[in-house]
Amino acid sequence: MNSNTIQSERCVFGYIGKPGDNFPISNILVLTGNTLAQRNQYLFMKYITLIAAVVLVLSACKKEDPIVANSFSEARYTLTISGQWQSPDFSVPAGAHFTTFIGMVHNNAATLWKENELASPGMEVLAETGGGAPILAEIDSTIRSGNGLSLLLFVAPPVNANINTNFYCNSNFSHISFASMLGPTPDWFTGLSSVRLYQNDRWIQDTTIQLYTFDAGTEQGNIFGYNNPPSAPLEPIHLLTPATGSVLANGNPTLKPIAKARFIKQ
Ligand SMILES: [Ca+2]
Repeated sequence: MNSNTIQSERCVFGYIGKPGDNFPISNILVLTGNTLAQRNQYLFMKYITLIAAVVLVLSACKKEDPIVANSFSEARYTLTISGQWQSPDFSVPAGAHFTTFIGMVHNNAATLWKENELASPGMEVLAETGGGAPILAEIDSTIRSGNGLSLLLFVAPPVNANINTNFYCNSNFSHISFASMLGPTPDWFTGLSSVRLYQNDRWIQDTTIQLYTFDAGTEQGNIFGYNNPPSAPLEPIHLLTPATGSVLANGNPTLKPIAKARFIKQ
């Protein structure tokens, strides 16, 4: 058999052992005697030919496997944010609210915010006032650099209710980050940092992630209010604790998740 045929053709049985190929079956076909030795030789050669044919078929099939690997795919998700800012888990001041959720769909080279790292100028403004202009510019820059796919921007839920939104992502951009300030507080916010929805060549179908309260490390204070002195020097973003956020903890020994995010693939 022509070896080039094996490498390039599909797994077609008709090509295996076809008369005229350089294959032992052509030798079998010239056996015309009827002695026992000739019959045994004929059966032996037939058996060897069959084994060789099966090996060649399996070898030819195996060469096609890499064609279907590592394919690009897209996904649409419904995201439900559920506010859990309610008594007795938390103190709830007058005017308590989450600010507009701002974030992006991005790849593993981009970061919106990250625990134990300093807040960007845009994250500082968002965490202290809820203002979005600087962080929107940062997200725009990330998208233009090729590390972001799209902006995520959605209305916040009430402090103890839900909102739904939808977004698209793909296997090259499957990381989700967003943030929302807790108002009125110094620089406390909640959100997600680089949650990956595409892992091991598969999309996550349904997952719920608890959202904790973070201190952006840019402003001092343990009050429900906006006018606080800046942190000097700036601190890395860190989890708020019942000690550093006692006005929010309502006497509880731990700070529970103040919201949760559920992603469902459509
Ligand atoms: Ca702070």
